Amino acid sequence: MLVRRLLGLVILIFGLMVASSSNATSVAWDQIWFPNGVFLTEGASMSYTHDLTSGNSGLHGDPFDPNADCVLTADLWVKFFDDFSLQYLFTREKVKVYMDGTLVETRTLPDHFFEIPFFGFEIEHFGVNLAFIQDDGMLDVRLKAKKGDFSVLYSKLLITHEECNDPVPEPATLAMIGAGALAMARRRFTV
Ligand SMILES: [Ca+2]
Ligand SMILES: [Ca+2]
Repeated sequence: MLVRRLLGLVILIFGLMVASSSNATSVAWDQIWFPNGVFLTEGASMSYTHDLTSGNSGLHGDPFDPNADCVLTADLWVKFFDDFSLQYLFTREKVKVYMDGTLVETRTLPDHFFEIPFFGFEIEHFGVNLAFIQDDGMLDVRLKAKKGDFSVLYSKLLITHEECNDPVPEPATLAMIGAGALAMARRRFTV
């Protein structure tokens, strides 16, 4: 008797969890570290891929399934280190950012010549087109030193996502619509 009751409770809790999780917003993020920094001389570039699917063992949060989940927000942060090289003392150092093979932005990195410290770390934020994540749950990133030289220390991609809801009306809604239509039809015939 007690076992049956407990079993019923477990099923109820499980059912509630499934019901509540269907619309819950999840977070997934992937951080790639370059411990010694990747130094980019002018014109040089580097490429890497952020993987937000369950295939990535280093992933944090809830994996993103492009076939079942819809991405809501996507943000990329890249940490740069400018070296205060004399060669580019009066140069506005610039990085070109490509996502999924598309040039998204040319960003001017903060100038540390007129600031203290003379060399410094910068965390730059980039908005990410949701379509780049939705297609395969991955983001290909390419960073190119357009002007000057600097190092890249890490890259972090963070998204929020939820299960995609099919806009299929529930049977109860359909029954109501049907009843309404029937009532209207009846009224039309009685007038
Ligand atoms: Ca992609
Ligand atoms: Ca530099």
